[in-house]
Amino acid sequence: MVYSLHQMPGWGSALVELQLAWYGLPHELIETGDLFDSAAARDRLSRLNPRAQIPTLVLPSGEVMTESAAITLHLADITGRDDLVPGPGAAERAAFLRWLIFIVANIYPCFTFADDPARFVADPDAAKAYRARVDDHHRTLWREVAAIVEMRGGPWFVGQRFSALDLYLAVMTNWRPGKDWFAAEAPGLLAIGRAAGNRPELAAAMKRNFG
Ligand SMILES: N[C@@H](CCC(=O)N[C@@H](CS)C(=O)NCC(=O)O)C(=O)O
Repeated sequence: MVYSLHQMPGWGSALVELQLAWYGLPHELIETGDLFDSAAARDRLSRLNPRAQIPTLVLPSGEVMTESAAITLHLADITGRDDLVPGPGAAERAAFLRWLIFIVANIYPCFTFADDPARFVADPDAAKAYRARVDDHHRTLWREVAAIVEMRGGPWFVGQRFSALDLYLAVMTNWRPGKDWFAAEAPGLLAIGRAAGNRPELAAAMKRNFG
């Protein structure tokens, strides 16, 4: 009954690794290799996930799951727990679902489109300009999230209670636009990410991913 997480330390697989650790689910970690630099790594992973992205999680049943938000909801279902995903009757449920999907549908794709701009724009100069616009959009999205989180009053993303959205901040505040940007423009998000990452249940997985 072991989950196999295809992963790279510090990449999006950390979103799932933190949850597996939180729930105490037995899992093995399989390092994919750099999916941008290694055609062999992409080729290997694409046999499980044609997108060749991580997180890719093989469930104990053998079913392959991708998409961090889907995995987040599934792990809550399977454990029967509501400590990371507010249950259907919870006051925070609607906000949780809204912002979970907002992050994966709006913010996460900024990485897809900017990590390797040449995939989308062939001309190198045009690719540079395109990358700058995606990065601008990316910062705008985080500002929108920061304003909403501030309005909700804290201390966590959805308000009084902890949730998987705090784990998303623990991971994603380590990524672009970078810690300095978050400190200057979205200090509330950085503070939540830090507090979430400091939870003792997550210490080992955080250290493995972010040092
Ligand atoms: N929608 C996916 C996005 C996953 C994703 O973009 N993962 C990145 C790593 S952080 C990746 O594998 N990138 C390699 C690529 O896109 O080729 C999710 O939420 O799990």
